[in-house]
Amino acid sequence: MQLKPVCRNNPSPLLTELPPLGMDVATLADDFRRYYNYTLGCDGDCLSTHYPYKALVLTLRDRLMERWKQSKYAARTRECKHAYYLSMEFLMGRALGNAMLNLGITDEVGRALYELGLNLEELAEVEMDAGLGNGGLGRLAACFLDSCATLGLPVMGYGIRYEYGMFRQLLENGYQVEEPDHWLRDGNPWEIERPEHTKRIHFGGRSEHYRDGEGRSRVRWVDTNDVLAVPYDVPIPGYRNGVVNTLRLWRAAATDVFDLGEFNAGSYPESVAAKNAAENITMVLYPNDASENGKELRLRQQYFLASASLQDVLVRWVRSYGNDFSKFAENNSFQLNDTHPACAVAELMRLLMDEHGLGWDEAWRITSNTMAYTNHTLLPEALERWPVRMFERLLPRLLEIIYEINARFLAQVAARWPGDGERLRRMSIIEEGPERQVRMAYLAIVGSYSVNGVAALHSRLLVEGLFRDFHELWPEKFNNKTNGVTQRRWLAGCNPALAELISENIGEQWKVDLRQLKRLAPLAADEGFRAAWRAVKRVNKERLAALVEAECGVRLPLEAMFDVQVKRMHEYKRQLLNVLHVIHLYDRIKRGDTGGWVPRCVIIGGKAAPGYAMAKLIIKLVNNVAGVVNGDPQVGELLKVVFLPNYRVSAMEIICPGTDLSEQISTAGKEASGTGNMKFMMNGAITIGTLDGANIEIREEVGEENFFLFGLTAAEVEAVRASYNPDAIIAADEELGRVMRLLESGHFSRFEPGLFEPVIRSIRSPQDPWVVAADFRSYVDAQRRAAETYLDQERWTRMSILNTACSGKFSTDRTMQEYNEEIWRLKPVKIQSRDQQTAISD
Ligand code: 26Q
Repeated sequence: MQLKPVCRNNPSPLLTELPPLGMDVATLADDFRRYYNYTLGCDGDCLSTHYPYKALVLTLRDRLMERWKQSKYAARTRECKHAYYLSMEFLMGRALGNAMLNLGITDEVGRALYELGLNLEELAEVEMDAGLGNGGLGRLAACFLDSCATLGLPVMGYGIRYEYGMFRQLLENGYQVEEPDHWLRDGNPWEIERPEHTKRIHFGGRSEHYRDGEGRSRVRWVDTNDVLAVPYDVPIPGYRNGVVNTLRLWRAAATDVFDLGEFNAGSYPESVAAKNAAENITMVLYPNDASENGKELRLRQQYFLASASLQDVLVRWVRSYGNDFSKFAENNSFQLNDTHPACAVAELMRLLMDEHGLGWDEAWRITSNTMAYTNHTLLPEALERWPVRMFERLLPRLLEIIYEINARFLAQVAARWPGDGERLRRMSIIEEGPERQVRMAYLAIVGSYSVNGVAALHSRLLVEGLFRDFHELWPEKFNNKTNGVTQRRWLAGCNPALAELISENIGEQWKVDLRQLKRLAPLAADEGFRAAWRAVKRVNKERLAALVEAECGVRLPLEAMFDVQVKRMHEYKRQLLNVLHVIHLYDRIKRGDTGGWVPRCVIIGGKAAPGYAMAKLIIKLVNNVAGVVNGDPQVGELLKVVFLPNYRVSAMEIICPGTDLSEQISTAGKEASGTGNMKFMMNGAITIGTLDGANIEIREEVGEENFFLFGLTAAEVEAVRASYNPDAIIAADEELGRVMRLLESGHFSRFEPGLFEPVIRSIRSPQDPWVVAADFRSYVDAQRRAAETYLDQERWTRMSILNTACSGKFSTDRTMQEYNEEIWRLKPVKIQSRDQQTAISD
């Protein structure tokens, strides 16, 4: 039996409107008990907290489901343009607190559970983080989805349902050890499997040219090995507006051919093994936050995402418009989250031509007016390249299309700059050399109508550097969209005490209009408000200290300045510079130079890519320094150092509210934007930072007097390289000299002599790309200014309040409005919502 498709004028008794689900304490408690007792079959023997957690999620999911359907109908009934955010990563973290917050029923749920003898905070802790991302780029995608739903923008996320997310980081003897993150082990109650929307993805084979019934020359991709893409939908609720958007994640499954054994010549065990190979595609997230070149499985993942998502959109299009694609570009935009899904450019061409019979010109007009590309890096070595030979083996038809795109593109370049062979070589999508490579960024630029960077400096440096030639050719394509974070998760959700203090004083509108925070600025002069502000920070420092004690076994003194650097471990982010400062503070204590001392707790956390030896060695260094410092009775409470293991979204929700000083100390010109910097600022931390990424805009917003600036500018970094001489800098700086001697004497590697040689060599190398030694002096001076300021708690509090007050720009609501006004041009969907009335309850 097949069900008939249903629409407005073809209602089905199956779907006729049910009465809205109650949002009151009693109804929530009833539903919860029904799930607990019947759906999950719990009885007195059920001791696991997973059952009440699941019952709660199902209770909430029903409320989301009502709104999900309404949102779908609202976006489908008119000619409604959609945007699709294509991303290999969505670092969602936990969904429970966010769902309650956005539905406006946190208090009601808390009371319902209390009446059932349960504790909401404890249940929320049961949820695993959905760690389907590495860091900034993946978390940005998650914040974007939250803001789009809140703004009512019809934007759908497309990603991969990795069986294993970002690895769990353990420390053994100070070394990082990775453990697989089997986050789906106990099931994922938020997701809905949609097997009826399964798509078929081709790999391998060859292209075959033929003539169709009308005598036209066509191409088909034959003799392929196919894999199925099965979608799982995750609801993305907007903030109290009745909107629920969709994140669709694809899982790889073997086709029936594998089971039948045809593919493997009838040999059953081999056939089942091959089935595994197919399903491996979505097994694990690659844990590198800079491109790891040439891994075939990664290319398979990328194409799998691009193809499944494009087919999905095209199926919906054809259902409404048949094979008339004349208005497709008007009605659809694909935002490519870096080059990871950039196969989509060639894949859309293939689908339009080979599957839907369009000619090249029409297909190209559509593709190049539909795709938009966001770049997230300035490191040339992080630009993705794929060996042509691998492409040819895995995606022969795509490579053929890329060659044609490139030929037509280079003809355009040649027409604009006749005789400039060097330029053709530089701009070609195919890099020539002993191993020819496909330059994915160039494919993305050529195939897109918009190319953006993620902070003002980054966007400027892109067009002056990496993409200079392309900017010269198409200046109108390039634009900036400064990143943001969602204040629902990163202030309202994670910092309830501060959220309440803010709302008491300026109302609740800041949750949907972050610029309202500006109204806090005058309160910085109010002594009573400052005292209340400090009391909130104190509570949050207690929470953070409890986390640190549980994870690291170190007790942090609460009056100390909490000085925090959490982010992926990377040389350009310069955790090493932070460590050098810590060693310097330790050295001062040992020398008795402690006049006017400000006690500090230095907290460092972050994962290193498993193959990144230097980043892993720096983790070990932090741990060894922590061991020496924390174990020295002479240091006592003056200085504590910890490496907080397994940094992740749910840890940041405790870390950023409890932070005093935010470390944003990357080598200028290397951090595209940063987004942790924004979370800290929003929660009243003061930044010590370089003129890099969005730090520049943070400083602009808050004023130079409320930001501890240090270091070379991006231009100065480039200028200094020619004559960079770290040995001379070390010799000329007494304090840096002492730090280096401590490091070189083996003071922090007593049992492993020579362990930190590679670190020392990199600091002393004239080729050090991160110029750590060059910024040491100005960093230490800025740290001194920070400490002196902290001594004056009233002044520090004023600065802290102003940081929050001036963080309004850094909402992803603003970022998404800019994407929409300048790239997507979608009409917001309005839902008749009963959620607004309950909006006062949180
Ligand atoms: C690529 C190929 C193969 C394997 C892995 C990768 C890969 C995966 C993740 C490459 C890069 C990433 C992640 C990059 C990232 O997170 N970039 C950060 O993006 C943030 C959001 O725009 C910025 O704020 C940060 O500055 C930027 O570093």
